[in-house]
Amino acid sequence: MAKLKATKFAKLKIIKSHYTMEKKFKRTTVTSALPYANGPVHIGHLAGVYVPADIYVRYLRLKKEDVLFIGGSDEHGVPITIRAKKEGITPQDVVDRYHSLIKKSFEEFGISFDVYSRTTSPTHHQLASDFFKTLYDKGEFIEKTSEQYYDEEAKTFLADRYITGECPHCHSEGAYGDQCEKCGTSLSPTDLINPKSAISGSKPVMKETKHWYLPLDKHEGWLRKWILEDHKEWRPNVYGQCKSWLDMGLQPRAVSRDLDWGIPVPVEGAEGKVLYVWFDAPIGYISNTKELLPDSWETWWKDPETRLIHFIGKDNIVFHCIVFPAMLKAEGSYILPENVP
Ligand code: B3M
Ligand code: ZN
Repeated sequence: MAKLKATKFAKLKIIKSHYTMEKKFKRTTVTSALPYANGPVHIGHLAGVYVPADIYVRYLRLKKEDVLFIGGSDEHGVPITIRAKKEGITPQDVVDRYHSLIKKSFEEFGISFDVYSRTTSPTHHQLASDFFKTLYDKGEFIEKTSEQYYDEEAKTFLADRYITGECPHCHSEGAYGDQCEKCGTSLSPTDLINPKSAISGSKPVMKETKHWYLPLDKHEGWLRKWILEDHKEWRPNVYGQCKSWLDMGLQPRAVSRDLDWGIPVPVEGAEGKVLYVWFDAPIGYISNTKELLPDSWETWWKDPETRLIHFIGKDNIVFHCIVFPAMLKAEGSYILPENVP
């Protein structure tokens, strides 16, 4: 009897230690999603991302653990250029205004970032550009030419948001090339009836353009194992979204855009092309760390004894759990996140 009890107890202990078995880490890098410098932060962002991250960081600091809390503004992307056009100012004016506003809000709310920088910083432009170049030189991208809408009057390719027309479903005017705001259907620009350029009002034409793609399909094997087998402890909605993405099969993703606001694609023959905002933004976490710790930033991003945690909003799951890890893995010298709460 005593023996039976003892073995039962031992078994229980093994089970318990299996579930609580935490890898030992020397330090923790905590990132929180970089808000777009395109409007103020609101209470939903604070409650969903920044307050939980701040609580976690303060808890680790109380335990006297080594921790860095990284924040910053996401200052590229099409919506910023649209706002600038509407207001008759430059994209830089837009992000200058909202970056200071957001930074001040965080200070007033007592979010205890160790650094709050921005993706227009020279450090970030350099690091993101080098990151792209490394992947490019390693042959981690594929190049593809496709046809996209072009405005001959304004002499520019048109982002999906810059094309408007009649919705093929509800037939309301003024639907965008990515979505009809009236009926909520998501669209692609070629679905629109009578498409018009939002810049000049002229009828856009199809023109060939070359872009670089990250072949996520090539990364599917290790991503499946890493998430679905090794990270069953991730939050059910995070795990579930990853699983459904993986089960649908991953596709190559374009990491460049035809746009004049952003980080220029650092290869020959890429004039007028910039890095896609979702390619450069997560690298912003790394750049902001580098800005804070120019000599020791790599310890916080490359040492396997560092625990990396991304606090994010629910719309950002695929980018932090699939796309960014694939970028980090392709680069080769970085650690991957332990958790994405
Ligand atoms: N700026 C999207 C958002 O604010 C985006 C997050 C970037 S995290 C690298 O929801
Ligand atoms: Zn519609």
